[in-house]
Amino acid sequence: MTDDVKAQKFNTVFRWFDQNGDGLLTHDDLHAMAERFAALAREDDTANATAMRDAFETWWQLLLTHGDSDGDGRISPQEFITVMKAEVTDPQHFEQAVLAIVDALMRALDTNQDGTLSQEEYVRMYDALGIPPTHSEAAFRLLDSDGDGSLSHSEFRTAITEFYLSTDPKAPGNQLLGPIDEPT
Ligand SMILES: [Ca+2]
Ligand SMILES: [Ca+2]
Ligand SMILES: [Ca+2]
Repeated sequence: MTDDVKAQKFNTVFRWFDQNGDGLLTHDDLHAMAERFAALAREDDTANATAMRDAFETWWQLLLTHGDSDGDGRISPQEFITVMKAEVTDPQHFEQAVLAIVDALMRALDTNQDGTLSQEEYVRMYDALGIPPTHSEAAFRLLDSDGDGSLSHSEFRTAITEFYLSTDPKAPGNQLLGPIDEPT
């Protein structure tokens, strides 16, 4: 039942991305999500804000082009899970959409350029993105794999990759957005 773990995680992402909560993903939802991310960059940091917006647009185009099986311009939860498995987590697409967001976000937040996020920075970031601090505090402890109290760019990248690609129900990165949904 390895596939179920991915379906649960993608279901969690779906609910996170569905900004107007109508049970479908549209361009507006992804745009709203991109703006939440871009708002984390400093005002003068247009390079990283633009990189995040561009990567969300790439992600949306992948969803629409490969995932909108009934052609209604909206992505249902089932369409999302299918296209995430087949296309968005394909290595090249994953790099252009998901990891491009992660890299720009990390650059935007790491204002003292030491290559790491503290737990406080991490929790504040996810709070702004709609993930409750109780989830993020627990996730941070799991993701800080060397236990030095800060999350390096590579630890963060590893966590994101594990979240999207791992079929292991026990992978620490699974907890990135809080407890993963039970199968429905
Ligand atoms: Ca929606
Ligand atoms: Ca559709
Ligand atoms: Ca660390």
